[in-house]
Amino acid sequence: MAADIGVTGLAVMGANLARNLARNGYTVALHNRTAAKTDALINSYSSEGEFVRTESLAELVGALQRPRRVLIMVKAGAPVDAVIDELVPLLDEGDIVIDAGNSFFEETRRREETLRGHGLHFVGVGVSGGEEGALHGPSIMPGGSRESYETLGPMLEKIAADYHGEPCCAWVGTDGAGHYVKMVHNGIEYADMQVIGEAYDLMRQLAGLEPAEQAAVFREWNTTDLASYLIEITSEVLEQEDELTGRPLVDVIVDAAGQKGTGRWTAISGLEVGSPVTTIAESVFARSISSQQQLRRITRDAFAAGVGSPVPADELYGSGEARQSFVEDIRKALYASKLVSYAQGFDMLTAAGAEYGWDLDMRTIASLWRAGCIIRADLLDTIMKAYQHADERPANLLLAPEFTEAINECLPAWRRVVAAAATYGVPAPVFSSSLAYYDSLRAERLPASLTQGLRDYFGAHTYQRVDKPGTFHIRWSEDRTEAEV
Ligand code: NBP
Repeated sequence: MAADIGVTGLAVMGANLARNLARNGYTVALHNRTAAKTDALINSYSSEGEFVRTESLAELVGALQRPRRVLIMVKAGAPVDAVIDELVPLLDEGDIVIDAGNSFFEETRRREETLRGHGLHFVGVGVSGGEEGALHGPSIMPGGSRESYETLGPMLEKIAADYHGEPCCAWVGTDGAGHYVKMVHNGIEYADMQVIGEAYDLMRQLAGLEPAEQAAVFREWNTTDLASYLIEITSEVLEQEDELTGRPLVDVIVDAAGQKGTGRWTAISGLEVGSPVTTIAESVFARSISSQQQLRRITRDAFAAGVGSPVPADELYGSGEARQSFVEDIRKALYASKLVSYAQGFDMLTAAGAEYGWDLDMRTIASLWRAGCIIRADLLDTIMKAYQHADERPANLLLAPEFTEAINECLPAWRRVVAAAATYGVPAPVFSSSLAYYDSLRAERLPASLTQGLRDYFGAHTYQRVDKPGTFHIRWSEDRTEAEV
């Protein structure tokens, strides 16, 4: 029987996607560079559906019905090119090559262009949800040609996460759009985790709330506007005890956060498309600082005395009603910061759409993140509502009426929390930078006017005036009169 789809690359993600496809009734041809992984999958899971074992890419291609669909799930980077180079001569016009790994979107754009030259469809697909998602239903963000989605889309929609009967999968745009959207998803995920971390740190250091007590707080928060997968699993991690020492697990884990690079890509791309994704960039930098263990140690010793504050934090926030209201302030600061990070992420998508010629639909993108992926959250329903009417889209998510109201509601608490963090020396880079972003957007005047004056002074970079059109320069080294240039 000719297989519906071939999967090459059967490490954890590829194997689970292949099983997901088979469980949904598709016949799946399997291939892995080392046949042992193919055999392991067939030996353990052949009862789940129809699998066709193959040992070479030529055999894999030969096992497929036309147009052929080959899903590549190998390590991102050079391995993807190696597989593509071997595959292309084996395929015919109209066949579809799918890269569902975490490839950089520029590489996807390059590969799509090359394969288009061979009459092939190349579809870069963003997949989120980790191993469990791949098996039970991930969030799927496909790019590539619209035409390829006609045959591929129904299969992907069938294996995707389901949100109240709607699949978390839809075509997002041409060439690298799918991988770009997945990259921004990961950037937002960095910011989501960082704001949760900042909330935890402030509650612990200033209000003395122990991890197990905080587990209850996060559980409670999960019944509010903050309801999300990441808030839910935060309670689970915080209440986990270390088997060896009996201490909270979070206290025995080294405080150096790892990263695989998608957050960094998002921050870099934000700079490139001119979109200020400050919350995402700060989250990436926060992980970098955390990993500077040696420098942190010597800096701590060098500045041991600290700055100090007139009133000890525990006298202000440590007990009773004061503690309760500080915790509520932190919840609001977290929510407002989270809104800013989503607003920045969607702004970045708009800027990238203009830069790369993608007609990205923000409502659809929000809908894809409602289930299956790491940033799934109730908030996404509200974001979809904000983008509901194509002709009335807010210029920035913060300007959607529901979010303007929420920011106004959270603002005093947000300011109090950022002030407390600064006063007592608890780092809260995303709480602070998101507030600075909001304040910058709504400022009547920014000091950019002085920046322009300085640029004109040392580099004759010119400036524009508030009261008349034109471009001007001061003859700084002469008589300091203004010239129109
Ligand atoms: P890995 O990223 O660990 O890659 C291992 C696979 O790549 C194996 O099948 C390996 O074959 C194959 N491979 C390598 Br390495 N070099 C190759 C080459 N030159 N030619 C052919 N095959 C080669 O697997 P993964 O963790 O399953 O992730 C797959 C993709 O999915 C990655 O892009 C990853 O970033 C992405 N992703 C992962 C997750 C997650 O939670 N893990 C989530 C979302 C996306 P071998 O068996 O012969 O060595």
